[in-house]
Amino acid sequence: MSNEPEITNTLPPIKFRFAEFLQSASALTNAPADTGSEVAFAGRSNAGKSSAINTLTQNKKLARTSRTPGRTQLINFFTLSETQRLVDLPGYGYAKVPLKMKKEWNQHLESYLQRRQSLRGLVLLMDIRHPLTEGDEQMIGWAATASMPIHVLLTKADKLKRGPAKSTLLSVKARLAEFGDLASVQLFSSLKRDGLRELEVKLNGWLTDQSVFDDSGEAFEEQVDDSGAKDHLRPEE
Ligand SMILES: Nc1nc2c(ncn2[C@@H]2O[C@H](COP(=O)(O)OP(=O)(O)O)[C@@H](O)[C@H]2O)c(=O)[nH]1
Ligand SMILES: [Mg+2]
Repeated sequence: MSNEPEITNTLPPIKFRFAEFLQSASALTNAPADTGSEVAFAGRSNAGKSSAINTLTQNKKLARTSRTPGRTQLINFFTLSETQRLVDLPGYGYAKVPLKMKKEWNQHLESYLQRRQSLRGLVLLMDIRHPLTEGDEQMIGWAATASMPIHVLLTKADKLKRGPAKSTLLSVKARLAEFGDLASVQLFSSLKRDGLRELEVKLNGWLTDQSVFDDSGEAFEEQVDDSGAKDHLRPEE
């Protein structure tokens, strides 16, 4: 515990285990109000997104929500507090999906990344054994166009030995070097819970950074109350 990195934000650290399902949206037009701060998780299907969200929130029920048939291709919103959200974006790269549908999802992903005001950063998950797929590169391109910060999780890091894991980390780091401070990358394993603290620190930094607001500090006038996250009822309950 003693060598954990310190969180130096003035707002209280986020309690990710209070995450609760808020709503699904098929497009930006039916997304929740674009206020406060949110962080989105994206990745190729099977990259380990549901597992990572489970690990982060210590809540298996949450990922089950996004596995509900018909919901997987929707954007799923989860509340962390009244002003902070996690967003689970549809997985891409699934071969069996018709081209027309793929194009539609692509448009939704692109417009979400480029137009969502409350979006503070994109967590991009890649299986450490198959990093930087075509779909990943497309997400990186859209994020770069929007000057959106990216944090790459090289997932299932437990599948590789230390040496190969480190060398993949370095090569992905090299790929992202052109984006400077806007991009970062780390090893992650939901199975071993490796890299969890590093992810939490990154998300805390994005979601509690008040410098993105104007002088009024609109979304953060009130102290965030932990119990606020409990106000939203899950539709299936
Ligand atoms: N060994 C290992 N397997 C993992 C890890 N994370 C996910 N998986 C497995 O990878 C598969 C896909 O994971 P899932 O979270 O459903 O991926 P998603 O489609 O991106 O949501 C499942 O069989 C998981 O058990 C991990 O950290 N280590
Ligand atoms: Mg999933």
